[in-house]
Amino acid sequence: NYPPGYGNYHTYAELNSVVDDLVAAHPTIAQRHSYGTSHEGRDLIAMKISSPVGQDLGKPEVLLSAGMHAREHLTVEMAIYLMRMFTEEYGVDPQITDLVDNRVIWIMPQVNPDGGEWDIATGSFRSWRKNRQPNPGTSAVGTDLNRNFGHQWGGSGSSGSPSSATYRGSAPFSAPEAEAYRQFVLSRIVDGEQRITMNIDFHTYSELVLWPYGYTSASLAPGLNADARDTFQAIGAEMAGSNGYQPMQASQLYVASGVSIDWMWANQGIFAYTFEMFPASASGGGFYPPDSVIPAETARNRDAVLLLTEYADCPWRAINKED
Ligand code: 0X9
Ligand code: ZN
Repeated sequence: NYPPGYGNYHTYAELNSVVDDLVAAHPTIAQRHSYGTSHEGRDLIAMKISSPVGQDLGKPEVLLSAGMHAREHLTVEMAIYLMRMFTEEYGVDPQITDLVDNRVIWIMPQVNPDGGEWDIATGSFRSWRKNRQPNPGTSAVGTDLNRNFGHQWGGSGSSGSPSSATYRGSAPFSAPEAEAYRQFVLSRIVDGEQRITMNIDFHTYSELVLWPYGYTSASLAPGLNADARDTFQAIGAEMAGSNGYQPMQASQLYVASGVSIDWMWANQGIFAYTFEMFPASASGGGFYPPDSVIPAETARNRDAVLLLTEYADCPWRAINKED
């Protein structure tokens, strides 16, 4: 469980209760979906939010994911903020009402529940990052889910050593949590078209808005032409303007291969961003800021998420091009 000063963070069990309570309170606009099972057998949760939630009306879809890295607990709180915002403010806030009527919002609040629970299990933080999958032939545990995705898997900025914090796994999508993420995204291809157009994968920390590619420092690369780059940049800068983060191509931070957003863009054409949340630097608490920051640092991304969700019908609008 969480140490003193962190009691308002949610354990996996508490997260389950939040999801179930929200769905029970808002059954016409929210559903709980399971998109798979973690290595240790935990349910991989996705909340679907739309009005009416039960029908497939062909609306543009957004995926908001969090908790891919175990120790980045603030991102799970970000997902909880968003699940509450989109359900509790429906019929109250006009913009939210309009978005829930005209979009499908998928929220994955904890992509790596085994790692998250392992990080807090002793009552003091373990600084754990990876999942909890064993690696044959070694006692070193875990794969970095954000090096396990299939676009340019195995390249620079990922490790082939199971003991490394950035271990890429034995093969693309060898981690059940990354494979389930992929299968969920593929399941949103309807009539040959990927319904999800936008994604934010929340991480901590450094206060950054990042976009593909991460695997190469080139700003133009196969699958990423000037219009796409300009669109990523325009929406990224707009979101950064709303939360005060710094916007940049992911590889400007550092080159890393097998990251989720590269696969989302290259393989599925989804405008996928990584947000690195609070704090800006280690002096603000690094991966473990106290729970007192949760309200301000989650609300800080409200407008960026609304902006992204607005763009979901046509992201190219950001550069005045329609498709
Ligand atoms: O290294 C990561 O996976 C992300 N940072 S974190 O501190 N949350 O682990 C950043 C991924 C962004 N992509 C690249 N920098 N290429
Ligand atoms: Zn991370």
